[in-house]
Amino acid sequence: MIRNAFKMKLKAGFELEYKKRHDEIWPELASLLTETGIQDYSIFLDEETLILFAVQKISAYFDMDVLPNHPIVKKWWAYMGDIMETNPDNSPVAKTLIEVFHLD
Ligand code: RM4
Repeated sequence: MIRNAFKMKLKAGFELEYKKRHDEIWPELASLLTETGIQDYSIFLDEETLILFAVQKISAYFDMDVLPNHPIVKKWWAYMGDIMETNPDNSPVAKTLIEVFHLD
């Protein structure tokens, strides 16, 4: 397992909506994430900056190309695109973060 962290950005005024949509995450999306090797996935919101901090464990066999090309993920990104900063293909603007400390 590899720890992976990245940040995304929420649009102002959508804090509750973002939480609600994830409370009601599509079961098929949750299953897909698990099946492709993502575990222990959390997203935290910094209310001051609207930065979304995501941290997850990914399997050593995780294939980075599967999720962005999967129809369920593309549909989710299109659904989420109105409340997040996105790229032209609807994917959230995501920046990888560097781990500088870890304690098990
Ligand atoms: C986020 C964003 C991420 C996705 C999670 C489940 O809002 O769309 O890409 O992994 O939802």
